[in-house]
Amino acid sequence: MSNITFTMLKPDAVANNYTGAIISDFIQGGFKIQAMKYIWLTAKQAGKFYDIHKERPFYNDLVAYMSSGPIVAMVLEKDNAVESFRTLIGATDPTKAAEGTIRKKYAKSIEANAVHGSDSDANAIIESSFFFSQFERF
Ligand code: 3AN
Repeated sequence: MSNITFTMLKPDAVANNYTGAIISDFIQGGFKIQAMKYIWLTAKQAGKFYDIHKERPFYNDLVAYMSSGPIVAMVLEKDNAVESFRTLIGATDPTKAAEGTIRKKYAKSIEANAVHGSDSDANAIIESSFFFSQFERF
């Protein structure tokens, strides 16, 4: 069990001006910000980030979408961070996300689903190091 997870506020969340509200929800949920970056990814960078999904039918659309506008990348700290964060954000599909979760409150669709959350401790480190050089030492 690790104490960090990686998240991105996706282009829909940033464009809809939910950045402040969502970061506030993270903090209210007990997460501490270890690193944060506002950045507009190129399609090449987004493609590299989502390389693990490259065989999936939605890969090209996902890459186009994630490079369609600025995002906010963050490393968050809390005990049992990965699982606790996935509970806070809710299911991938916002129509299936539990009441009160971030995706239920702010997501538009299964693709434009407001936030990303790492799915394992190993991926949390890999994803954090993609954006933040200080995590390469882990
Ligand atoms: P999660 O972000 O909940 O871990 P993943 O890792 O299965 O979900 O998918 C990564 C991203 O791909 C999702 N956040 C979402 O933006 C997009 N995605 C997942 N499933 C679909 C789908 N069936 N159709 C379109 N986009 C999808």
